Amino acid sequence: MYQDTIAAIATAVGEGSISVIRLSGNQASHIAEKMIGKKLRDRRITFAQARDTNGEVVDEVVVALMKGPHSYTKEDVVEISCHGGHLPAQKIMKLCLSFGARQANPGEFTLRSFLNGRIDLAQAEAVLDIVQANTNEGLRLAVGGLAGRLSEPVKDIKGKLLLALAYLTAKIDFPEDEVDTQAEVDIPGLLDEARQALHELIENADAGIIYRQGIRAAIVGRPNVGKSSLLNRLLGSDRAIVTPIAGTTRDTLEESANVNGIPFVLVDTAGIRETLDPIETVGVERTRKAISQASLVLFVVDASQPVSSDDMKIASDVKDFKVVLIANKCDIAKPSSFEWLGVGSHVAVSALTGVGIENLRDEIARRALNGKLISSDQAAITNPRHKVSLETADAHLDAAQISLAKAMPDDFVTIDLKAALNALGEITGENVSEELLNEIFSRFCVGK
Ligand SMILES: Nc1nc2c(ncn2[C@@H]2O[C@H](COP(=O)(O)OP(=O)(O)O)[C@@H](O)[C@H]2O)c(=O)[nH]1
Ligand SMILES: [Mg+2]
Repeated sequence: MYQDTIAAIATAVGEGSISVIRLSGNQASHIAEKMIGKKLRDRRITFAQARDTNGEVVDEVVVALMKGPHSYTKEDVVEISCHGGHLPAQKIMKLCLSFGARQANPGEFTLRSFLNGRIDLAQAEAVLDIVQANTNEGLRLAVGGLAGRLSEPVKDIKGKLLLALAYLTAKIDFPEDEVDTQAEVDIPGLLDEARQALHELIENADAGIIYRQGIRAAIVGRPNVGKSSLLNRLLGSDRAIVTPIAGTTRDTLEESANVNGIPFVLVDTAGIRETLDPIETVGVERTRKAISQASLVLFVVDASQPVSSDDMKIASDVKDFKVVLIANKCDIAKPSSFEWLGVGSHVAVSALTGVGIENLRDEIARRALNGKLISSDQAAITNPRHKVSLETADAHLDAAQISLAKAMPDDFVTIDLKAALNALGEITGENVSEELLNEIFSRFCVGK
C-alpha cells in the first residue's frame, strides 16, 4: 500500500451539472472530513458544505466514502461531488492538496487498483479501452476485457503450463522412482491444449485490434461516379459537396464513421483521371497518397456508364490493395459484370436512394476484418501488445514440443515453459517493467 493519498478531478473539464473529485489513500476520509467538518461513514452519502481553511463555504457537496479494500483502488476512496463548472472543482481540488493530498498522475487510480491486486494489467488496459471506445462493439469488447474475458483464458493456459512445469521440475529434482506414478501428468496433452487455446486467441486478435484501433478506407474512382455521395451516405450526413460537375472534389476529405461497430476513417478523394487542370492534378496526387495510406480501398464505378479507360487505369493502380468494388447508381441502371477489372465482384448500390448500402456496410466490415467477425461471447485480443505476448508464448511452446518429441532432457522443455509463462505474465502483468507500466498508464486521463 502507498503512504500518500492522491486526488484528482475525475470529471471532464468545462461546464456541466456536477464535477467529481476523487481521493484515494489512507488519508482520504480524514482530508474530506476536514473540508466538510463532518464524520464520514463507509458506503454512506454525506451532504455537507465544503469550507476552505478560513471557514468560508466553497460549495455544497455530496461525499461518498468507500473504505478499502472494497473500493476501486482497494484503498480508502472518497468521491466528492460538487456543482459543475471550472471553479468549484478546482477550489475543492486545491483544498484536498492543502489538507495533505498529492495530485494524482494520469491513470494512477487504476494503476493502484492493479498494483493492489484488484485487477490485472489486461483489465486495467480494458478500463482505458472503455473510456476511449467509440462504437458499441468496441465498448462491448472492452467491458468484456474488464470482466476478465481475456484474463480468464490466459490464466487457464498458465495453469496448464504450471502443472507441466511443476511435474517436470519434480522429475528433475527427484530420482525417477520417487515421483508418484498416480500423479502422472500428460505433458504433451497439456501443451497441445495450451497451444490450441493460444491459437484461438491469436486468430481473433487482428479483428479485435481493428475493432479497437479502427481502419482507414479510401474512396476512389473516376470523377462523378458518386464517391462523395457515397461518403455522405455512409456517414448519414451531407459532409462532402456533391455536384454533377466532374472534378468537384479536389482535395481529400477525412471523416470518422461507424461501420458495423468498426471505427472507420473514410477518406473521400478527388476523382482519378488524366487532367491538365493544375489544382485537379494535385488532388489526383493526394488521392494516390490516400490509397497508399489506406488499409482498404472502396473503388467506385458508375453502373450507368460503360467502363472507361480511367476505370481500368484505377483498377490496375489498386489491384494490390484490399479492394471493395462498388457499382453505384444502380437506381438508373442494372450493373453489368465488372469481374474483368480484376478486383473481385462488385456490390451494387445507389448512393442516391440508399439501396444496397446495408449490404455494402456488411461487405466493408467483412473485408476489414478479413472475414473474422467476433461473436459477442468470444474473447478477443484488442491490443497489439497482447498479441505479441501470445505469439511469443506460442513460439516457446512450439520449441518445448520439439524438445519433447526429440526426447531431449527435461531441462530443455522447462526452459521454454518458463519463457512461455513469462510472456503470458506480460499480459496479466505479473512480470512487466516499470517502463511498460508508465507507458500504459500515461495514456489514461488524470482522475481515472
Ligand atoms: N442516379 C444517381 N445519381 C447519383 C448517385 N450517386 C451520385 N449521383 C450523382 O452523380 C453526380 C456526382 O456525384 P458525386 O458524389 O459528386 O461524385 P464524385 O465526383 O465521385 O464525388 C451528382 O450529380 C450525384 O447526385 C446514385 O446512386 N444514383
Ligand atoms: Mg467528389
